Amino acid sequence: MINIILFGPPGSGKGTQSAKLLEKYKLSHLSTGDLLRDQLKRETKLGLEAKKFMDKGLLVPDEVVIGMIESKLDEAGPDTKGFIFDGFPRTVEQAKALDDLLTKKGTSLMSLIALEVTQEELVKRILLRGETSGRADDRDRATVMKRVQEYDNKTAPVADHYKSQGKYNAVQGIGSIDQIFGNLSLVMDDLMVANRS
Ligand code: B4P
Repeated sequence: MINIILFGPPGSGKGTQSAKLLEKYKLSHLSTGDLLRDQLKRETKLGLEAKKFMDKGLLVPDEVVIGMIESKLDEAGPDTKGFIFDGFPRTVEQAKALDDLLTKKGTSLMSLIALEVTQEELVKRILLRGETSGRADDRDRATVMKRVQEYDNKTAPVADHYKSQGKYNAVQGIGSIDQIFGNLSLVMDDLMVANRS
């Protein structure tokens, strides 16, 4: 299976680029942000619990997110070619859980691909999206800064976890969406070739 983590700080373009990668490489999408927002919209117990964290720019507790991913992986049919993990894992604990879940499925992670974007650009993009997205966590600068801080403290170490496994790749995340997608595709194509040989 082709299992890829699309990694990066909030607003780095993970959701934007995942949509294009899924179409090109025919992979399945697992976005914890989308899954949580869906629970929130349906006002489920999980959604209402998650909202308390998301609205403040904080990460949702590991056990909630890991349980959600586990059930999504279990739902995957035998024809699944692989997954793009978008916004997951966001802590080293989540990364270890993902490694275990994939091992249980008889597969493993191929690579983590990081989108590199400056803090100034991230804040600009998220506040701009906040004008139309209706997302409480996109609206004010203090919440956006909290999300960036959570990323620096808790999520950035996930990159080291996969560097130590020799699975880390990075792509410049500033430029036009198509330019970035072109560079991501070059990395993906190299990974496919390495996987075949
Ligand atoms: P996410 O939904 O993952 O939100 P994100 O980090 O804002 O998204 P992304 O990086 O995908 O940005 P996008 O492509 O949309 O998480 C939201 C919250 O959910 C978290 O804060 C947390 O509370 C919770 N959560 C989610 N997963 C969790 C987990 N595993 N554990 C714990 N908690 C979790 O791009 C952003 C904007 O930039 C868009 O408006 C886009 O149009 C624009 N853009 C994209 N590419 C661009 C480019 N090249 N140039 C200019 N603009 C660009």
